[in-house]
Amino acid sequence: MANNITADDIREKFSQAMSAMYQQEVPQYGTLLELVADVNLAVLENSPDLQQQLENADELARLNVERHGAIRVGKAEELATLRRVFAVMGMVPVGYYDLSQAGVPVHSTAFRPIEDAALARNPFRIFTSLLRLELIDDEALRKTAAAILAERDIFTPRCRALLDIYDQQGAFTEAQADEFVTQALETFRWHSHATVDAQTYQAFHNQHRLIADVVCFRGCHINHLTPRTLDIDRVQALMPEYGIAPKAIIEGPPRRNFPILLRQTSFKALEEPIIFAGVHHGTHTARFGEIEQRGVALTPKGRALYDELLNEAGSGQDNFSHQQHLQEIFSRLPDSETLMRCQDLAYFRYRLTPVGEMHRQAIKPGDDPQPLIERGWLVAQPIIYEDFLPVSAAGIFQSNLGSEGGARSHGHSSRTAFEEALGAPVADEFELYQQASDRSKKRCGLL
Ligand code: OOG
Ligand code: NI
Repeated sequence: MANNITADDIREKFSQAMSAMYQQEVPQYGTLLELVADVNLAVLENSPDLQQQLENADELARLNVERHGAIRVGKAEELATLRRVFAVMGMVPVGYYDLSQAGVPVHSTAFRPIEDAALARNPFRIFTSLLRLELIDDEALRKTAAAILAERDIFTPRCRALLDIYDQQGAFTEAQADEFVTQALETFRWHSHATVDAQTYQAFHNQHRLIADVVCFRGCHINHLTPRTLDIDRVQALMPEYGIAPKAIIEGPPRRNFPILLRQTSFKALEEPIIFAGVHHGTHTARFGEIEQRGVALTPKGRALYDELLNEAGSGQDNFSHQQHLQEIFSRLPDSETLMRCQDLAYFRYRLTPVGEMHRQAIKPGDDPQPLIERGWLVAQPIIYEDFLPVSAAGIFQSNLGSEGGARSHGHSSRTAFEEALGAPVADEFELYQQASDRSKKRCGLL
């Protein structure tokens, strides 16, 4: 079919539709977007070098469209159907995150694009969590939850029909894509009517707030959308001026000259009125806002060091002392692009400079990139981390569930069960970064 549109186009349409819907549903999200845009503009104005660097790495164009969202589902079939929905948009499950160790009864993956060109255009990601009913110890409650979940369908009939059409055709026409975006969006819409009565809601809520959030509604409402900032410390400091109350500490690594992985902070959304079955009125807090700053992806060696240092640093009470403490502990991780590269701690993408192109035949597979970089034939660009961090995610969950700490579930990691529910294995994020690096090396003749 000549008029088919690409997965990238559909993802772009969908992420725009999602953002517009969420701005209407949670007006503070619109304020947050303004704040992040202001801060990013100021950072770029003050740092022409950074601007140039982002532009060279194809990072600048995507900055303003870049965001991730998060949803939580209750049963295997929902997760498996979401996999089909996101596949239409060129998003596949990457990574396995076990949150049960942190007292959150879910395990998760991130649906995201994986091709270089797709990531450069729009890296929209959805952090998707599956409730682990087996971690509810009250048996009666567990059965009630399972029965409620068995009854519901979070997808519209037309969305399901379009998925079948997509599977038959292998593509959508533009009209079908538009209809699909509209239909798929319904799954993520907020519903102010709970499907259960106030008592049932309260029983789930008492066991764990998350269970109430997942089980008591018709859909899997998007619970936050997160823009990417170039200076999260500045955003955190300015949030109160914009009428937004940030969580106590910024999660992840400390501020560095050469940023690594992912730093995140969030704010609690207001309590929202809901109507229970039986017409009782009440409130529910589920939706919030989050901001992230992304840096280079770490190799398994770099990541092991990150995990070790983070563990050693522990969690602070106030952001100022926590960040200072982190800075001290993280001094063991070199804060220099060259050292991170030469010590194989982070992933890089290589490109030949115009001079390098002229000497292409002198470059041999297996050559050490460093002398070529020093000679000006080659440039190395950090590969941005496109994924999430389990400890940070646990901190985000807990801050917006209203309990820093919360009841421990002590569940064991269950990746196999998650992949069975999903109906597919999740991709290994380290392999993806390694492949991106290798592809770039091949293009330069280094592999
Ligand atoms: C997801 C929390 C985790 C992140 O960015 O790490 C998260 C949720 O609350 O559903 O969004
Ligand atoms: Ni998030």
